[in-house]
Amino acid sequence: MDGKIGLEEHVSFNDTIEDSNGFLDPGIWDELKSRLLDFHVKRLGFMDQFGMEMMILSLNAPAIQAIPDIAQATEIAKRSNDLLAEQVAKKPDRFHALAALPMQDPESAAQELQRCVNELGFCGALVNGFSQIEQEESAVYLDLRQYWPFWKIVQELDVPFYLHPRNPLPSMSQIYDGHPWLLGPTWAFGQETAVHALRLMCSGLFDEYPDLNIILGHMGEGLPYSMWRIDNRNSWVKAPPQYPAKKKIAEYFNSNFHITTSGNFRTQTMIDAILEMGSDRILFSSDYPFEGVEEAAVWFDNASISEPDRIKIGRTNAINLFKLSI
Ligand code: GRE
Ligand code: ZN
Repeated sequence: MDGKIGLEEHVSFNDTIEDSNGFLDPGIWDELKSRLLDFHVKRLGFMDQFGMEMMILSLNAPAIQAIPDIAQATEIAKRSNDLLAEQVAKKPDRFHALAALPMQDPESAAQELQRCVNELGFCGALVNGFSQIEQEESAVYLDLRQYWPFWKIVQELDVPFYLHPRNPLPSMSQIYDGHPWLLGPTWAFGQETAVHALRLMCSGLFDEYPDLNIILGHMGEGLPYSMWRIDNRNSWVKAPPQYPAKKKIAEYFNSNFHITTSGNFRTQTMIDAILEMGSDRILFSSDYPFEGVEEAAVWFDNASISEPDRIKIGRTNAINLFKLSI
């Protein structure tokens, strides 16, 4: 399929590039690094070769969220967004951008998002999970009350917010002791991000701000597959839910969430997601350069779904969600 749009597609600059070192085989680092730093050569080459018209670009992970110093987090977020805007401006027909945000200070984060959307033309934000704030040993999640004024601004700006994975801190990772291969994209990224998304849903955030659009990668981080059980465990007891939100979790998932195919190139899994949430809320992405555009595109172009669904998932859902004029 030509004209595909991807929205979990990463870049990096010198300030945060080392955050991506160590996830893949050390022999791959030079290549991965060059792909993260490149915009117009390898990246566009892959896009042209595999029918990807546009990448909506975002900074690598955990980047800003792992900078406990608030002033430094704010400064590096701004610098990264400025550098990204410069690159996007060179090829506005092929690239758009999501803002990196200093969630360490909700007010600065809201201001930076406003600046990115209103002045730099960005079409949303991408945040890498919890933030470390002032101390290395802290993990602050986005459902907490101090973030609600920030969420109000996200709703007013009417731009999507991509909740992207990061690893839990070592102090939160006892379950992985002795099994480091379960960290990162194998399992820990998805577990961390799924629980964070569930916290948003059961907090009541979407009762207050019902027009928020949250995006999850990796085919929804396992949530579609678990959605029935989340709302229906022990249903014979007929006990009401014990959380502050007013509705069932699935209702928020189906009205405030969108998922992408990033790094999860499996037709069976995508069909399960279609059965849970319909094809209007699923969007193609590759997760370049941690994954290959080739692997994503060859799988997606040949997946056993209907052609109307392929066009929606590959392209038109992104045009509608981000209000792209292409
Ligand atoms: C990502 O950000 O998507 C990512 C990493 C590290 C390894 C794999 C991966 O940051 O998908
Ligand atoms: Zn990613």
